[in-house]
Amino acid sequence: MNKKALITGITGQDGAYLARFLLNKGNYEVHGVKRRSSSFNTARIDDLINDQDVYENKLFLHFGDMTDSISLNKIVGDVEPDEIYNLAAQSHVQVSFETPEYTANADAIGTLRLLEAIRQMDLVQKTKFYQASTSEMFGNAPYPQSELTPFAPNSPYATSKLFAYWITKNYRDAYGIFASNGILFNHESPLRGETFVTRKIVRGLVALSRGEKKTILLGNLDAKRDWGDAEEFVELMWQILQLDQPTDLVIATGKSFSVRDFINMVAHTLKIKLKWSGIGLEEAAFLVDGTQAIKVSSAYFRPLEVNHLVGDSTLAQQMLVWKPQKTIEELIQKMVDHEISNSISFRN
Ligand code: NAP
Ligand code: F7E
Repeated sequence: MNKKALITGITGQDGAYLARFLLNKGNYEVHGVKRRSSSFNTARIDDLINDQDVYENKLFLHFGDMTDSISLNKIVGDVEPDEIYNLAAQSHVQVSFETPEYTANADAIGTLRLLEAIRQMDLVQKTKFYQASTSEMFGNAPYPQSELTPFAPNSPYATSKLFAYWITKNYRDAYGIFASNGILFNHESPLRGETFVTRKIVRGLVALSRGEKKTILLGNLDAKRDWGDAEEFVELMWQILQLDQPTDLVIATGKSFSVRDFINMVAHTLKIKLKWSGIGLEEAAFLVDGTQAIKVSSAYFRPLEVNHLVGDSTLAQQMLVWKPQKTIEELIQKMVDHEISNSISFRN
């Protein structure tokens, strides 16, 4: 029997991988919410849209917005999905300091709107709900962070996502909706947005390796993150909804690296020699020919930083019978290979 999945955020990194994963399973009709934009915003799923066997056959797109209950109610009511994956969000932490109200509207209240749509459309017994929760909710809590670690959100993004986490749990407990939180630590890929630090570093260093003389401007090089593979993690989102009971699980690799480590690993992959000098705002890295590769810029520091995220995913590993697969070196190689074959020039 065919199942219907509704993905909000289908045009984003995770949405694009999840749509592919579900379509490849063969028994899913996939519906995605895309928002109106003045320019094309479907680049990550254009191959699916251009496939006549797929588009409007197994894959359907609906205009909607997380800030607009009318559109969400209509889509949920029309599709009557078996599973909703709520991946849509204003997902950039630094941007959330500049657009806090919008971030809360889309990320926090948007999640409430979707859960209410399930209730109002009488789908409480039918529709399972996955909420894209985040390690950012832990802020600077002691590490490694697990399901038992107290939350300490440090940005409007994290605070909004914490509301979404709790309202998901609340609708599960109050109304019996099969609603689960995947608390995912950072996960990256060639489809990562260009302004997130891993993709920015890969794009910048690949451009330098082909002779472009553009310095990469970065903020805090000491922040440490647990970087996993997006393609691997979206499969776990699906698995979370296939468990017997709804629950909340941390998904992470358990290994962390600093932004500076990540730069050095990408440089190593590209066989670029970097010479570091200075500290703090004066820290910089140069190529052997003297070109400045990295410059620290105060513009990329956040009003509050999350210093060290590294997850303990023991519970998920037991419940989902999973072990983290991709190493950071393999992830970097995949991102570098993609960037080399894609010759778009770098901008900060
Ligand atoms: P992403 O690449 O930034 O994608 C976000 C998606 O949400 C895009 O499709 C975007 O549409 C859509 N969107 C944004 N605002 C919207 C609105 N008001 N109405 C409808 N759609 C809207 O994010 P991602 O990396 O795939 O992450 C997926 C989800 O997981 C997000 O909720 C994120 O917060 C969360 N998360 C991510 C990570 C990570 O490391 N990637 C870790 C933990 C949790 P456009 O394409 O039109 O911009
Ligand atoms: O920053 C530092 C920055 O923006 C990582 C989102 O998917 O993962 C992501 O949030 C670190 C931070 O990711 C630059 O200060 C230095 O410490 O790549 P990022 P993030 O903030 O960890 C979580 C789990 C999510 O849920 C979010 O949706 O890198 N950093 N220099 C920089 N970061 C950026 N973006 N740009 C810089 O120039």
